[in-house]
Amino acid sequence: MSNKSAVITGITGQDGAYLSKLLLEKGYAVHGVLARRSSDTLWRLRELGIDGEVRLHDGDLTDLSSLIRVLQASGAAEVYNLGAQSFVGSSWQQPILTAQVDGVGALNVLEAVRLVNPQARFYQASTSEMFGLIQADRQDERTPFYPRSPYGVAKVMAHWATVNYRESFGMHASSGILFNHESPLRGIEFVTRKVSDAVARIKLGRQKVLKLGNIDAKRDWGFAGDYVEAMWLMLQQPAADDYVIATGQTTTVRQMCDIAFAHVGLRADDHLEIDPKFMRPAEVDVLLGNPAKAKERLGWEPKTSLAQLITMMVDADMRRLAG
Ligand code: NAP
Ligand code: G4F
Repeated sequence: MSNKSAVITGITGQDGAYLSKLLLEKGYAVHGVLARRSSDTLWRLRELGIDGEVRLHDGDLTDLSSLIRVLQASGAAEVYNLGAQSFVGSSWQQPILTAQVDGVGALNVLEAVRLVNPQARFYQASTSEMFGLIQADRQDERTPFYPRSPYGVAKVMAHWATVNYRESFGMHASSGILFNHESPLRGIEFVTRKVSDAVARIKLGRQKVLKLGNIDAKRDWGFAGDYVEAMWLMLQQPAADDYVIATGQTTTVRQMCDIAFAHVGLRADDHLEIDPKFMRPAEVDVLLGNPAKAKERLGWEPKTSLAQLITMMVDADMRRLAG
């Protein structure tokens, strides 16, 4: 068991909740930056039964002084920067906010670490969205970036800031380039959870149609619970580095829908409708990661198949709606 202390920005998000659980199980004192909202954002921590075990500090990624205060109060040896405006679709409507939170916000956390405790280890939540218009069939750590959304552009800045602080100041700053990862705690705006929720509603007779955008898009989808283990492993290495975390399989949105509907004995074709409202100004058509470096150096491999993931999500939404 560890007696370390960790700070997580984005603790109320999907990954923040799973990472908190993992670190608590390892004996860490877990501190989180809580960006004040008017609505309930603690539901994920409650679902995992850990809302009373984490220590929450008011703060915001756009407010450097609040980040400095959290790092001082926590004495953190590890800092995980998971906070972000993470919905790609919204980033065209809020490009400046997205840049401030996802790009400059990461820089604020790096500065806070440098000022308070430059020995602390830092994790940046980078993303396969940085590959955008893909420059290689299977994307790895050496594949050039070509972001296709304001979100991707902001994340490229944060990624390079992480590399730069490692090289400039010798900080233990790692960037995890994670491909899409999902769970029953996924936000309802993302396509897998939109589908699992709709399938449950249709099965229970509360909805008839599911409206989607580009169902030919392909994603490399894994389970968030597996992916937070990779984040922790990166910070346990003697030297900081960048790692692609992915399953190495890619699937269309349409095929993912087929799995979800078939799980409750329905056919996706009977319920799907295409709505141009959900198309994006520029699309990332296909993502397919190569996680060979993570396997070799971290000993990390995904444990959950796409079918297990999607059926887990549909079952969770059936339970929520029935309850
Ligand atoms: P998420 O569920 O959307 O969580 C985002 C978190 O960031 C929430 O806790 C949110 O707080 C917080 N946040 C938003 N604006 C903030 C601000 N101004 N200051 C402080 N906190 C703020 O995202 P996720 O799926 O867990 O993803 C975690 C990170 O990994 C994100 O950086 C995301 O971009 C990145 N990523 C995700 C994936 C994926 O497939 N899930 C893949 C690659 C990279 P509220 O709860 O109050 O809104
Ligand atoms: O679930 P999505 O919204 O995820 P997207 O855009 O790939 O972004 C997620 O993964 C990134 C990693 O690559 C993260 F960095 C990011 O924070 C986020 O977690 O959309 C997946 C695909 C897209 O091609 C989208 O156009 O599904 C397509 N899609 C089709 N119909 C839809 C819909 N997406 C959403 N959200 N809603 C639809 O109705």
